[in-house]
Amino acid sequence: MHKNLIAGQWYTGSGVRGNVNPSDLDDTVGLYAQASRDDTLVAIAAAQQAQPRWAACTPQQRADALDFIGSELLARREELGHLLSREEGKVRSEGIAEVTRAGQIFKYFAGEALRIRGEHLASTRPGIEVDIRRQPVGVVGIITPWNFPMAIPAWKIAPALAYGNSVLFKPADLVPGSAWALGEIISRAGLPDGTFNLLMGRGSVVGQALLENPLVNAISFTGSVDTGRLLMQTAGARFAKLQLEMGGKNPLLVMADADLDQAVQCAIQGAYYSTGQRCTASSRLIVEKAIYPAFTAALVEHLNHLRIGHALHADSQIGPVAEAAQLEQNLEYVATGRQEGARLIFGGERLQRDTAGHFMSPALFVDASAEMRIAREEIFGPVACVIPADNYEHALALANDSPFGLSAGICTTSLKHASHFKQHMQSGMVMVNTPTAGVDYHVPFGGCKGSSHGPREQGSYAAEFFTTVKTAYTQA
Ligand code: UN1
Repeated sequence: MHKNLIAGQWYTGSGVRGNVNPSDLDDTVGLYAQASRDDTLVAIAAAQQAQPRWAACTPQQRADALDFIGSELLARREELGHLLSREEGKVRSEGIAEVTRAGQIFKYFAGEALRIRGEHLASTRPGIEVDIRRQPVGVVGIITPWNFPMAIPAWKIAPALAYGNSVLFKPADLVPGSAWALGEIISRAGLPDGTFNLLMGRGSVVGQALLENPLVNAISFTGSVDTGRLLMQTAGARFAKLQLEMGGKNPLLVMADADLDQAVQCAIQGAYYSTGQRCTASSRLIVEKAIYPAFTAALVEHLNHLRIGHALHADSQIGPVAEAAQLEQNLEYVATGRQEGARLIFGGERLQRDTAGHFMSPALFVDASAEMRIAREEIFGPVACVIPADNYEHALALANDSPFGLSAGICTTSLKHASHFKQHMQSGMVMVNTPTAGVDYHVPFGGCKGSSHGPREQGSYAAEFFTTVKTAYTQA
């Protein structure tokens, strides 16, 4: 059994959970401990004790620890990518790419640990100097989703540690295997005991204990809007610092002047790769009428050739849905789209393969309109809808008519429209002739409106969340 890491010790916890391969339900990946509320309280106390010791380590010591973690992830990318794909269901090449990204993130933040900047200003008063320095926030709770079981933990844990915080890591229940493998590597990186704690277990038990406990100074969370709201109501009410990454309903605008092949590639990649299970997925394809017939025909042609299958089979391009409940929800949305009057022109059905898994064909609706539920609500599956637009201005208005604002793309050869879009699209990330999903790891990630709350993740901007600023006045 794979145990939890608490205060530098491996704990059996109060229960066990097996994780099942969504490509082959007869394959149990492993058995993982479930932390209890008491385990969580022990971990919180340990993290609080360890944090000053970790913050007192030199930047070089912190950089070396993060570099060790990054190097091991990169060296083991094939093995860990295989494990990730086996438990989450994204295809093997995507699993390996994700572990690579996690390794690169640790290496990046190893460098950032050496570059913690401050400022020095003259005071408005004579004889006084002012300096502004960044300090750790303290004990940080990290709560992550199942869709990126390595990369999202990496881009929260690495900056937390780089800036001298201690960590309580609660991974998604569905994907403990990747989390445990990452935790095991971190356990050998030379951190003081209690600096990093792995707490696999239920959100209602472990997560809740983190939200409520006043010793947890900050929480970084990626997941659903509903859980984000719960965080605001519990941890927010006790003034914990919060960073929430939630849903998306990301538009991809396809203008009449777009390069058709490029637009189709962006749509296929953005809407369907990783089985559409990305908060950055393009689920609204807003297409100018002049190119609408050609674009939808070319999209269907591509969909016909996509290979959906076992995540670990070399020729699969799209794996299964991660879990039964998500598959049911996707199929319900397909039924909803039909009832609302959108036209399903491809897929949206359960698929049989050699192994029993949660397979479905990618679904494409056309003739959708902005007020339909399939055009407003995050589905989190391989389901996209095409919405016709009269022209660029109409397309932009449709794109901005959403409660979300994470990522947004435009396919166009018009510099004028591309520039206008970058300025006026209400989203945290804008993409020109490139998919809405699949971002770099060294630049800010996050959205506006209902997609995100709090400072951005990733890159040097991660310091906004994982540090707090102190202003010091000195009279000589
Ligand atoms: C990406 O598109 O490369 O949960 C990353 C998610 C996002 C990460 C997307 N936080 O899907």
